[in-house]
Amino acid sequence: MIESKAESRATFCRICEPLCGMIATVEDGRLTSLRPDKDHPLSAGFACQKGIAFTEVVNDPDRVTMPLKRTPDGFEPVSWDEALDDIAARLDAIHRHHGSGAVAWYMGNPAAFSYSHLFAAMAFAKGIGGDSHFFSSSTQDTSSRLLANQFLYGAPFPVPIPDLIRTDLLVMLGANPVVSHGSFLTAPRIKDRMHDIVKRGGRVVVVDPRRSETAAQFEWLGITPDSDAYLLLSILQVLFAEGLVSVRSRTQAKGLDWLQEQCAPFTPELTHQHTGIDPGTVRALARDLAGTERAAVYGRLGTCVGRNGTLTNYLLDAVNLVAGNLDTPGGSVFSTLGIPGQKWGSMAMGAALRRSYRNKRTRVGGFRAVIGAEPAAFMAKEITTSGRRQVKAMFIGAGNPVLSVPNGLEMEQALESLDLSVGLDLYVNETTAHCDYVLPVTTMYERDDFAVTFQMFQATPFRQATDAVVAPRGQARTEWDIVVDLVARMTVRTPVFGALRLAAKRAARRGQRLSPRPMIDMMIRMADGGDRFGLRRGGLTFRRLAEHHPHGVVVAPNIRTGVLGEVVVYPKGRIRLAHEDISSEIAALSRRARPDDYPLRMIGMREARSENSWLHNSPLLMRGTRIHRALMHSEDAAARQLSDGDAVRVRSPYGQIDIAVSLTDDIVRGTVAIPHGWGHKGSGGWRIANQAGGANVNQLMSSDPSDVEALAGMSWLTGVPVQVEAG
Ligand SMILES: Nc1nc2c(c(=O)[nH]1)N[C@H]1C(S)=C(S)[C@@H](COP(=O)(O)OP(=O)(O)OC[C@H]3O[C@@H](n4cnc5c(=O)[nH]c(N)nc54)[C@H](O)[C@@H]3O)O[C@H]1N2
Ligand SMILES: Nc1nc2c(c(=O)[nH]1)N[C@H]1C(S)=C(S)[C@@H](COP(=O)(O)OP(=O)(O)OC[C@H]3O[C@@H](n4cnc5c(=O)[nH]c(N)nc54)[C@H](O)[C@@H]3O)O[C@H]1N2
Ligand code: SF4
Ligand SMILES: [Mo]
Repeated sequence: MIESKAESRATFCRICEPLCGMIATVEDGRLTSLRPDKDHPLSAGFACQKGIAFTEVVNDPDRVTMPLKRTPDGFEPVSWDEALDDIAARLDAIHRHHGSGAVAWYMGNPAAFSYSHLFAAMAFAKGIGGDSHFFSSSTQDTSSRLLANQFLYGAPFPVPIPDLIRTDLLVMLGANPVVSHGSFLTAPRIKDRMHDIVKRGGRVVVVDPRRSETAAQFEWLGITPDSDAYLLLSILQVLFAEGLVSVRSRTQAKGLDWLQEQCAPFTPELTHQHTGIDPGTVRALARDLAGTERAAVYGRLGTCVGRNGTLTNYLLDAVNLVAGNLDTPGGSVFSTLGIPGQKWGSMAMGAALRRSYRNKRTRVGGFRAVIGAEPAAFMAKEITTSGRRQVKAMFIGAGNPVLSVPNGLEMEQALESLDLSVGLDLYVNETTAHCDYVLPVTTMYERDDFAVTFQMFQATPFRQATDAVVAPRGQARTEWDIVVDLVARMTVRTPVFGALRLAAKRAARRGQRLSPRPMIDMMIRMADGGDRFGLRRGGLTFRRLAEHHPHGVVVAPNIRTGVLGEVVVYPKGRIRLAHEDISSEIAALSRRARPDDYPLRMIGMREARSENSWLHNSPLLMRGTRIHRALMHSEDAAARQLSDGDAVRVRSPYGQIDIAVSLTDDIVRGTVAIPHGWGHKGSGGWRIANQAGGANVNQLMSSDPSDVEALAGMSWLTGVPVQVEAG
């Protein structure tokens, strides 16, 4: 008998943004366990339940490990050659008849955690031709934040983040890092870092309609859903009216007088009716923000997905600026990579994106595209609305839009009308179940990686790279390899596809596969800590990181400040405050109507043992009784004669769901909180998830262009009017 040998390998988790260090145990080439890495300089022995349970995803019997083709009798395994030949031939035909405008790619959230997946999606979407459609989960998540940057700083990146390690007052709106582990803020052990603020005599204030898990550990300030813009306008009004405008802000920005005029009407007394926050509290908060040397306001998902997400994000930064807290230690700061010439890259990108934002309009709704992505809320309508650029072929990589975008039912039906649909996923989920093909992809432990997306969101500048820990299961391949092989079989001729084919052939002649790794290696080498191609001896490269620094390297103790001149691409590095789009959104605030029949406001709620829609097939994470439920204030329930556990019907003007209700007093009255990502029915796919029950909360959301956030095309996912009745 051959004795099995267990080996430990240091790597990192890529489910959510802290990227915690992990030790993988591999036996006979199989991943057998994951445990937190004690030697990781930042996560230092912490990993959450999801990260540890991921062994079950890698080895899941329900995982797709062969290419699947949909037949009238369900999915059947086929060879890679058969799948890719057929997809390539059908794509070529669609392209020939309708042009590139008939082809779309939707890139879901996990793609952001794989550099090769990102390169694959970009290469395909750009390569197929300029008329093609590109959608991503960004319009359910980040686009409003990025567009606010584009207005203020001239480019979508970098994103300002709170200087968590040095701040003494952190005001957090619409974020719940105790459960989410932080977002647009890569900080392992974020809960400990927030407690550190309190330990050094500082404060953490959490502005949230629900006394969230984070609010419960710090100071909670309850707010009416989707009213943060009013609160922030009032904070600004107080700062201006009380002469608390920082001297520094006058040199940092242009247009302060314009801003002062815009917020002048919004006194705390006026906005109280919208926010429910006492005027005295608003004044005290404004004075504390101006009077504390190291203070930062930070917003996340809750401030991104309301009806004025771009305006809200703009105002967050405006408060930081006016109070003197932008680009200073302990304030709201910009993490840069330290790559020489980064500003020129930002300038070029900023100019191109500003141009495309001005000039390009979506076919449905006439919206402007942010970071090149169209509103995912319109995906179904782009498939069903006839005319030039109607979508006929759709690729879905690492996404589950049937559960994640407004009006899932509409999406589900639209998918059935496509000429070609291809899912790249670990599972047959609610969306890929409707695809002609589901192609098996690698999990994070079956590929090399460097978390390129999150480098500039790190509270402590840090680098880590990993090689694959185990070989892909079954016939799984990376998204990059799939795209390269597909393009090689297609006849569509474009410059990008031509270059890709040529490079793939050259690599093959050397007995290698084409890899995007040299591009990431170049970035690591040019950035802070990098070897600058030999100029800095012993500096970092991809290989040196993966081989000599398996637990990662802290490249600086803190984020560099005083960098506005590097990150703002407008002349003289000065922030630009005056924008007609912003004043028109402020004006639109007062025109908001409240539908009479829907007196309650719905918000989202993330759960510690879920990741959007996709960890509900892990026995470890689903243990015990996990019931999808709506959380409601006990007085709102009493007024409707509802008791804890009752089955209810939740109705919005756009749809309805049936769900159980849980009662609490830890929520602002009039608010109902419901997690997303439930209501599984991926037939032929994840069996445990399918049995979990629950409802698709996005049936309550609207995909109508008039309900989508006007500037960034964000899906409206918070503060949606609802009514709750006995079911
Ligand atoms: N366990 C777990 N972790 C996750 C995820 C997951 O599904 N599960 N998802 C990951 C993803 S994709 C993301 S983008 C991040 C998100 O990370 P976060 O933004 O930190 O997470 P959320 O839990 O969505 O927090 C939003 C908070 O905003 C509040 N809120 C809702 N509406 C409003 C409002 O109008 N105003 C204010 N002030 N607050 C409001 C909600 O009550 C909630 O507490 O989490 C990531 N991490
Ligand atoms: N009502 C409401 N809706 C929301 C939100 C909310 O708070 N409320 N949050 C929104 C947010 S922030 C986000 S980010 C979106 C997420 O929306 P999506 O990205 O559309 O959906 P996910 O549920 O994250 O599904 C991810 C899919 O990727 C697969 N997957 C995992 N790893 C890989 C991989 O390495 N490669 C490939 N190819 N596939 C992989 C999983 O099996 C799963 O099927 O949902 C949004 N929708
Ligand atoms: S917090 Fe996120 S990155 Fe860390 S172990 Fe959990 S899922 Fe993985
Ligand atoms: Mo997200």
